[in-house]
Amino acid sequence: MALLSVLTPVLAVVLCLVLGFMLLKPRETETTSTTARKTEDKAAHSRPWVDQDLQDDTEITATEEDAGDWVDNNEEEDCQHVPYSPPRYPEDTMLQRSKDFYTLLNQRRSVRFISPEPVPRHVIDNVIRTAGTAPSGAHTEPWTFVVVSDLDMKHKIRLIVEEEEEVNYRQRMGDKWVTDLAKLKTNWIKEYLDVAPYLVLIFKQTYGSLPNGKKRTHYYNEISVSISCGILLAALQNVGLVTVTSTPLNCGPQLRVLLKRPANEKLLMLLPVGYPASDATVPELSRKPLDDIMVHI
Ligand code: IYR
Repeated sequence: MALLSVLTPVLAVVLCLVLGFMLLKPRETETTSTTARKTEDKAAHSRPWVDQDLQDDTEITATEEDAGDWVDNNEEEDCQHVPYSPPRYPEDTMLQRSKDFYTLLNQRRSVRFISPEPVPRHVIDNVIRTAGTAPSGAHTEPWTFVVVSDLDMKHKIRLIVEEEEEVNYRQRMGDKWVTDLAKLKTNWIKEYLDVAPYLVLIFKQTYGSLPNGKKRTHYYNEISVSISCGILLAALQNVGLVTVTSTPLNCGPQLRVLLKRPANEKLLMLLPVGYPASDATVPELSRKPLDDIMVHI
């Protein structure tokens, strides 16, 4: 009994703290989020597979999101299932192919010094075709690859990127990030944006627009497009071209508008593509050994 009377005030304090925390928590989130984020949160809440958009928070307004009908999966055409038998290799061939592919991709480096030498257009077409073979949520293929070779457009892109990147390096990224990058010797000057024969801007489509005006859910659009970027990098490596995976912070909305892409498309990555410059250098980095990246259970 005595113990109970000692504990009662303690229990009361704990109860108050728990209640106070529960009441404050939602308000905290409310006050820190922007209107855009609220709209996205609302959308994300009703459709939880819509991923957070880090690149472009230009609003797709609630009315825009809600306008028009969304197609249901069962409204779409039935899909036949057909036999599938890709090549099967003997084990020694498998081993050799696995080594060869690893050797090829292990030579890939992010290259920031790109030659202006022209690259055959059909090669780029095939590389993009290859990227378009990536798996995607519900086979929605939620990607748009904008290929820019026009000199004037490349320069406009450079101006936007350099202006934002200067602010990124000087203010947004913060001291720690800038220090972490020091070994890469990068800065906001991006000559490759003028020099590279092609700039490939990869947009994720946050939802699809069908010709009949209906909208289609693009499940897992960010991860789907990220996988296609990986395949694109492998395809470039396969033909001896180089790139650097750039994700210019805060440039998404301006580049989207410049390239006349619709609001449901968000910039995920910008790849300058070409042959390496004859005097290209890369930082001398090593990769983690297998034991550090693989756990076999
Ligand atoms: N986007 C900037 C900064 C940058 C960020 C990371 I993370 C890198 O690995 C390299 C650079 C730039 O492209 O310079």
